[in-house]
Amino acid sequence: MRKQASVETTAEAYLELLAARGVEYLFANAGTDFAPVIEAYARRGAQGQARPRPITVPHEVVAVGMAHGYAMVTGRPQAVMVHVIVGTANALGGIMNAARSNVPMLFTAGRNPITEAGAVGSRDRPIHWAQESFDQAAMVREFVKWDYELRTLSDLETVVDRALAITQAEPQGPVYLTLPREVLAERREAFEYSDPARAPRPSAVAPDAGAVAEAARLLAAAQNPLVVTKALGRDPEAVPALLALAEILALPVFEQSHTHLNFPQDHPLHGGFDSAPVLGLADLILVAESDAPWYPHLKAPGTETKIVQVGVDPLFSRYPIRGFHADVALAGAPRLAFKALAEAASPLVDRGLVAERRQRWEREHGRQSEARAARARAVAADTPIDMAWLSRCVGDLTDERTILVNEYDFDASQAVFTRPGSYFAASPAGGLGWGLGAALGAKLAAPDKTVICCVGDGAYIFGAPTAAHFVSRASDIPVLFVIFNNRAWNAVKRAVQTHAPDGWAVRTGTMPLTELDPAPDYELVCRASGGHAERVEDPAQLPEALERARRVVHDEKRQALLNVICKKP
Ligand SMILES: Cc1ncc(C[n+]2csc(CCOP(=O)(O)OP(=O)(O)O)c2C)c(N)n1
Repeated sequence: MRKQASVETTAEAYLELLAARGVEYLFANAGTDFAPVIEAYARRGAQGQARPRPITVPHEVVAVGMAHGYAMVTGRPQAVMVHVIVGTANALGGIMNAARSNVPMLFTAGRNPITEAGAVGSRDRPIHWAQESFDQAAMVREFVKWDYELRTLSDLETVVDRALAITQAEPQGPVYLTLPREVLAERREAFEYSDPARAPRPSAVAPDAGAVAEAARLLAAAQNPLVVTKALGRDPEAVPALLALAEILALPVFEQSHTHLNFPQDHPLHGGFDSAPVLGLADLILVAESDAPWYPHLKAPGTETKIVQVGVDPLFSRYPIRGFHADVALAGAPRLAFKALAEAASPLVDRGLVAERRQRWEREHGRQSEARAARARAVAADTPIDMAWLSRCVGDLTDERTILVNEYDFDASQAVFTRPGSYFAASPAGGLGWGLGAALGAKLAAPDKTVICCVGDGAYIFGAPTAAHFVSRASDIPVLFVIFNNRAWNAVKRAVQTHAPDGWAVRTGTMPLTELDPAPDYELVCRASGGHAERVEDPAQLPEALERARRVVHDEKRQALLNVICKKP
């Protein structure tokens, strides 16, 4: 159907189109390039016309994190707009995270006015000369699937629809669109477009039947198969599909450095979070959406071990190097691959072998659960607080209405996540500063859920906390933040210990460039934006402090923060 909208400028037509395409939010960090967009918002607001809800986000790392968080919960891309080259630069780490996590996002930036004079929107500020670069998109091109510059209104529908279609096509990832001020400011009276969109939206891809049959034969013949997965749960439907396959074959599933909930943690076939101890025993490994299923420098499966890889892009084509072998690689939607594998493998299984295997892994599952509980109990009274005890207490706070966003220190093995979409961890790209924004975006996407954001003190600082707490209050997005405060960058310390176990740093007990002491009173940062915040030092007080904070978030709809003082490494 063709639709007509009354507009004054291209910027207004752009907002009309984004709203029509289901983009609910524009996470924005504005500059002089935004003038026509702000004008368009004001007009549409005054006249009650559709537009994505504008959210002012005073740091780009939070803006991109919010779009990331929203999309990881809903699967739907939102729009981000930042200020020309400098805003793009500030957002870049977040774009890398989104790219490596296959998150769809319409990432946009204003573009310095092209003309020095003579057009509506021409240069009129001192920064309009220095803020132009030869190729603005060059900065992000390696980490986006597509980039383009809007040239005129007559292209608007094609450009926006193409951007939205490409970002959502698998493998998903952000796209980048630059919006010159003259183009946005062009005077218009009407804008006509198709509703719904008619851009091609490629369907999910199922792997080739021959390859499926070969993988099923290998799986059924294996004595000691196992599954390693990291990000399968990006597609919530892939989780029950893997579960069905695991049941048929009694496959233990290891979540290795997992970024999503991939398999219910309470299922007897959940194998734990580290496959390294059993890697050498496996005669088949099914690698499901895992970029680095093991670390060959430390430990690798035997050379005879069969490898089956399943993923939307089992080559991880955008990674310069990735040498993990595969005897069969099933490319396409993993949910379809597992369904097909289950059908093909079912008639081939040796029931006696499967029953014996299941018993063995069930026992191992029980042993691991008990060991983790014992570990938490053993450190429950330690002061400063042990991160295992903190993780346990946070885990105990979760229920079926919780989404947990983890940037680093929360230990998921101390909790029991069972539903797809209930747990998200930082991107394998590791651009710190993701967590606070991602949690805010997740809460926007799921207002009825309690969103708990666990961050290290380092990750908290990287997340532009003043901006994040501002957004939480200004846009009514209550999140419970928990800082795992060890007053250090322990990840960096650990790297030194692994790199030079007998070296100078370890022997002398000095590690320059890794300390975050003296630590700020982080609780004051949250209070400055009207949040409830406490510093917690007593491990016995932790459960109550968490419950108080949860109630503030849930009942008062206000953000809360616990600054939990943990053992210093
Ligand atoms: C943008 C960015 N800068 C630096 C790093 C390197 N880095 C990885 S982990 C880490 C420390 C994180 O500190 P914290 O959140 O306190 O967790 P901890 O390591 O103490 O457990 C750093 C600095 C990074 N990943 N991203």
